[in-house]
Amino acid sequence: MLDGCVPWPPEVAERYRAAGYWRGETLGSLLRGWAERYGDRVALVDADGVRVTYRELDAWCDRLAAGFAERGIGPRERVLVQLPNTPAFVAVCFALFRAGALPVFALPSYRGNELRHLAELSGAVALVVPDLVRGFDHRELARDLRAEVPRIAQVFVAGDPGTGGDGFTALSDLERAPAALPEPDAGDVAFFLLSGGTTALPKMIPRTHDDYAYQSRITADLCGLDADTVYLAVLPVEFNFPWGCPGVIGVLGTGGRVVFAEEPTPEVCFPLIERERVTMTSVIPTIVHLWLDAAGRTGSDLSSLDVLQVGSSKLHDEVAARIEPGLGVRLQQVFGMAEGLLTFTRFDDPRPVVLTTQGRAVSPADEIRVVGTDGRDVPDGEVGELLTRGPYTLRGYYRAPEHNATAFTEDGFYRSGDLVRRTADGGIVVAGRVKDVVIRGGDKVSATEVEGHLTAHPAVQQAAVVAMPDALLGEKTCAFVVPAAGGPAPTLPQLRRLLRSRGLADFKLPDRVEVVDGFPLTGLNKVDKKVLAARAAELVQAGPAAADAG
Ligand code: OOB
Repeated sequence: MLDGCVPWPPEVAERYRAAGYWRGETLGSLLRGWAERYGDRVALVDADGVRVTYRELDAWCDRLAAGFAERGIGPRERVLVQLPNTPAFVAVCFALFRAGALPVFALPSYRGNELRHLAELSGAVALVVPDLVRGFDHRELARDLRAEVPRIAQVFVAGDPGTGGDGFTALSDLERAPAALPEPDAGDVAFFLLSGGTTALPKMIPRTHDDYAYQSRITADLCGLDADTVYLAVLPVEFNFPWGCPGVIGVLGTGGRVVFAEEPTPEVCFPLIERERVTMTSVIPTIVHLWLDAAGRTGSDLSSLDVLQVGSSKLHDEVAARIEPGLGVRLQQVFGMAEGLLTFTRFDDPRPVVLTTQGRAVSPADEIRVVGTDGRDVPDGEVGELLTRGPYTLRGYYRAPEHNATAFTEDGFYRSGDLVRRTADGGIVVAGRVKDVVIRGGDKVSATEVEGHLTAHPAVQQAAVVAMPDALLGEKTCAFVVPAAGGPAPTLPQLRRLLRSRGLADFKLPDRVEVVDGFPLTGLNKVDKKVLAARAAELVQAGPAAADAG
């Protein structure tokens, strides 16, 4: 395996191969097989309706791979890829797979700070960017990055490379006649995902051909994908969820069709769903709210939409219950992480399981432990930290020996930092993050728990609970709430009354409520609690809230 990565122990790898999980196939060669099987069927559709067949995609990747190889971008070289949701993203990634080079997925929202960090950490030699996205010129960003990190010698632009004398190359000029290239080892790294940590700059997660092919295959199976599946990529495809859970790769493996949305809004997505007869998509809870609100008022025909996967942050029970009636879909809850482990609810699960749990592991070889602060397993039903290892869960972040020493147990379990409880049927229910607690005097208040109760109030659409500094208690609880569309904003006394009536201990009731229009999000679409906590601290400085705690 690539230097700087932590391989699975040889006997474990052997077990995964013997069980047929790892089949020794590279992602680049898999695409070859899909093109042979599905030939002239449409594989990719961009937002404007431009179609790319399987055969065309295969040939496109070959021409780009030959171009990359001719430019010296060969085996194990890292390449930063920052592209919006377009067919070019898929073509560039599979071309790099075939050239043996390793894409490092950079989110479209990343700017100088994050890109510099990734460029330095990865040692990338090249960068692939779009030209303009919603008025933002990624070529300028590329120019600055190259000045700061000279190792990035080449910049490729999807679109117009500009005439500024930068020597940037248009992807269309990179294409060369297909050439025979050495096949990478399927056990080696194929690409890097980024960690979703909200507190620090992202870490790089090596994903191998074997492990990712397995993950996308079993999740495609579990979702019953076939050649009639039309998948709408709504979330940025650099994100594990839409890329391979089963996402783009899972859909391509079954002969289905991927439609790209460049924005998650109903205004962009609903017409695409109608136009392309989309059958499935994956979103985060904040998008669910937008879609539920819009479903009634827009005239779009969403009747083709069959499956809505929701994951990436906690879907509270009350919201879950509105999805199937509100959108006319089957809900699938997905808990996952770029690091690996995925748990899904199943379509034949009893309703309460679909509505109130985050599902069961997708692989029989996923190992899950739920441990207390002493590191011992807690009984089912009790909350503890989720530890996991398995055939598609990393054994170490890239070039991070110090962090790895604490992020993994000695026997290779990844410490997720998620608090969960296990259900009787082996599923999990997310209860919060190890660090997402307000320490109010001596009491610990789980932000997720309080948020769940707050969203039960009809006037509350979304809630995010953070700590605010307090002279007496150290921390107090501040609840930011987004009011339900068109309704009056809830007041602190109302919310406290509701929580009391739901049997919550007094110490868990919010000390302050701030009504906002929406939440700041991190690049990876989690509510950015760092920003909210800073805002709460400023509010405390500025003086007491209007309403008193009742
Ligand atoms: C997904 O991946 P990441 O790497 O951006 O974030 C992982 C973290 C998890 O450790 C957990 O804290 C949180 O996101 N999370 C959820 C959740 N799904 C993820 N928290 C509560 N409920 C859920 N359903 O977010 C991700 C990757 C693949 C598939 C789906 C999500």
